[in-house]
Amino acid sequence: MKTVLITGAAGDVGSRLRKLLKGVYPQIRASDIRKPADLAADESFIAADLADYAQVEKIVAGVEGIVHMGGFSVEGPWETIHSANIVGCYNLFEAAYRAGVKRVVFPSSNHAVGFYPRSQRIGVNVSLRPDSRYGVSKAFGEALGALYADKHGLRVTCLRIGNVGDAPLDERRLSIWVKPEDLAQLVRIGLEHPDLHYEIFYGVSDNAASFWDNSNAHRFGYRPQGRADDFRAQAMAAQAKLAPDPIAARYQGGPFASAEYDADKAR
Ligand code: 15L
Repeated sequence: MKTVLITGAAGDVGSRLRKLLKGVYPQIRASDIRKPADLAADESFIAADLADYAQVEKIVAGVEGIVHMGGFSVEGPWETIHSANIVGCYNLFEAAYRAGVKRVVFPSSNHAVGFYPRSQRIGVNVSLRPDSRYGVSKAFGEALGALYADKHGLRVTCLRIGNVGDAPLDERRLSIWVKPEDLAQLVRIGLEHPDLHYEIFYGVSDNAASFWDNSNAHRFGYRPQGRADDFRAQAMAAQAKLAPDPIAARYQGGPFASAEYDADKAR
């Protein structure tokens, strides 16, 4: 893999991956709607709006692999989610396939399955249970990735990412935290593993309280180094300052599940 495109390169996770993958692949092309503030002089960048197919065609031309971090990364109004994560994601896969791109790593999210209770440990073969419009858009991306893999031979890896950061921020994040270096390891498996066709992995570190069975990622060689438990005291101290939210506390998706929740109708 020589040429890799990272979309969403100005965002927090995209920026971390730009740095972690620098030197791993000979040519990394960064793209986002706006230029990253910390773009180094030796980094190549092309601006693009993912909702505009012609612009997406330009950024995918000549690349072998794509790490598609672009899109809207939290819950939002339908118009925003639709344009950035539905139309944008479709444009990305369609343009990638037509340009002969070999592999796409799609950052799905824990919110594609956020309505599973925290008490249930789930693997990758469960039905989707999105907790938000954002989660639905990630479920759409997983399905789209499967279509392009099965019908057109793209090698696609969906990463159901928990929460990327230097440390877990609260009790829920003790279960879903992923150390940036571990995420980069998963991205590299997606871009390089010879036997990969279409796979879903959880983007999570080696957390004692994980909600997820990530044995599929381990099967492909994933060996996470981060352990959320090393930060337990500080995460629980931060948790103690949060307002109680019983619905969020029940579900894996936390506040994404409790937002707009119809407590009198839902069950
Ligand atoms: C996500 O999918 C978001 O991109 C991120 O900003 C966090 O909100 C994360 O989920 C989370 O669940 O903590």
